[in-house]
Amino acid sequence: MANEKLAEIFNEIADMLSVDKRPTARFEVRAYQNASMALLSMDEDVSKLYERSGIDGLMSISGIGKGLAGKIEEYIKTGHVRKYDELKKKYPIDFENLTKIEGMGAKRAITLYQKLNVTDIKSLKDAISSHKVMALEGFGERSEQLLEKGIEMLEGSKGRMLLGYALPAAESIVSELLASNKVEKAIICGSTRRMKETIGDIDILAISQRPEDVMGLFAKMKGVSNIEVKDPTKTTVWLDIGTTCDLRVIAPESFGAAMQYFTGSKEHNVEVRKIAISKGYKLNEYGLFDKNDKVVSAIDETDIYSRLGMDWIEPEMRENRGEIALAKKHKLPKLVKLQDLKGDMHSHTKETDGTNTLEEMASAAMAHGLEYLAITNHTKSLKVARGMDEKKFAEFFKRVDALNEKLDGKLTLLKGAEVDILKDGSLDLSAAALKSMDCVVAAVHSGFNMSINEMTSRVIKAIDSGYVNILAHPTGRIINEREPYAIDLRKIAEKAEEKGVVMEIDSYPSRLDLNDASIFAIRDYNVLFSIDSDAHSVSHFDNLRYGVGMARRGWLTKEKVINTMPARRISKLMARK
Ligand code: DGT
Ligand code: CA
Ligand code: CA
Repeated sequence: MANEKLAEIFNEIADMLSVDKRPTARFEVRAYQNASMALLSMDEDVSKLYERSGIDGLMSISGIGKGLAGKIEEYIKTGHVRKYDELKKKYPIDFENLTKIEGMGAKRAITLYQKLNVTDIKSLKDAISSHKVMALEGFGERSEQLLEKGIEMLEGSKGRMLLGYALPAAESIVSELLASNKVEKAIICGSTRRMKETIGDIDILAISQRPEDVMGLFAKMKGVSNIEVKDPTKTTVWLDIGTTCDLRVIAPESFGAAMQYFTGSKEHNVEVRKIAISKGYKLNEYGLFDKNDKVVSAIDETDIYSRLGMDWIEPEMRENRGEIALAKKHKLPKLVKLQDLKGDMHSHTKETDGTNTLEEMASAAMAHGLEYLAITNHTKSLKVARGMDEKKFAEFFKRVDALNEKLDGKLTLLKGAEVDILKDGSLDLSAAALKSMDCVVAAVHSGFNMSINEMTSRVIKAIDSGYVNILAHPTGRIINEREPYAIDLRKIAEKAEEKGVVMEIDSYPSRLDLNDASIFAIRDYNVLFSIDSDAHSVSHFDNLRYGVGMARRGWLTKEKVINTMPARRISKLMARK
């Protein structure tokens, strides 16, 4: 589709215009950014739209006026946008990659180009290592160090993709395989089946009588580009979304053994194999065999575990963190499931940085089978998200009350806020406003660079206020972009236990915060968790399954998760503040 390419061009034009000093430039930047967003959210290819309805068709896209429609037309006809080419001559900068570095926006990239001739990550690295960046006005030593850290982070994360991108891609490959009638079974294995927060590559297994046909079909699927390995039973391809996918076709009789083997993790498998050996067996991807190479078990994964004296282990637990000992004692926890969730305690609407109305969010929550939804818009200090003050909340809550009445119990909307925890640990709304709410979610959104002691005291002070119900995204990390801030989660958990504050598992694919390791580390405290979508649009309720994945990887049962409770009990729990 031309949409993505054009969106990228418009975005870059906006970047390059951001240093333009003309008074009207600010509006142009906005217009290009909006047009870029509009193009990305369209389902139809703009060139098709243009073919059908010409320039008027283009102008019917919300956010696209006459000038921009002209640019789109120019691109469709010539493959170029002249304005872009001209600006690009002036600023031959790799904005796309440079601006991925934390702390690096378009303006800084342009300054670095003008002063130091930095055009890409390589030349930025050179400038940093010769300490030229810190000498620049507006940068300094701290800035230089942060940029260096940002580059390390970006490079370290290369190659691992968010579960939120990988899982839907894997699912669509599996459904296409199943729909083809060429396979009898197809399942996702590897880290994707284990719901790891990031995925190195996607692993899929299929059973088929016609492996060659299956591989042929796979290689031709939409989104599959480069075939890296191709043999009769294994094909590795590069997917357009930016990762590789292994597809293995296996014999029906070893399906369970292959599933067990390719689900991993490697560490889990090594332990399981040791148990097999101690019983005089051999275990591999083809099956469990006795001394005479006779098959003991192979078709069924559960049966393999059972022959080894264990209960079947949920994929999310297979990390060799003690699950094998529990499986032997038949003491595995019964993990929380997506279907257990009855509500969502964290969401946003158009009033702040969400994209949908209150009414739309409510219908989407119902469509996802939820019984209650807390609307928790941002508070006044968070200017970028158009945070609301006490008065705006009061007005907004009148609308929530009215909608609740209309909904007549089909969905209960909880009146809440995602209140900012300010640098000194105080909360960004008056006590009276906080008291009037059904659900107060609190979070840190600024001042990330504090020492561990300062940050821990800051958050503890917020919890101690007595107004907070839920601590949202407790470590502030953004996967592949921003490190968690320094915070002592055990001390936080101890305080949360004392005050009855709930710890959030934010399901947003780039957050997943708390993550599995953090949940695992504090699961022995008497704290409860809330698996929230942090939805900023109606489609984000689909993300809840990733939060559930983290909870399961942290071994949480339903009892530990507040939003598995019915609405009546949640209201009681929240009223304790
Ligand atoms: P990833 O792709 O880095 O996110 O992680 P995985 O766990 O998907 O790893 P991957 O794709 O390299 O291999 C898929 C599964 O195959 C892995 O989870 C366990 C199994 N496996 C791979 N190599 C070995 C190995 O050397 N020994 C054992 N026991 N299992 C292995
Ligand atoms: Ca993998
Ligand atoms: Ca693999």
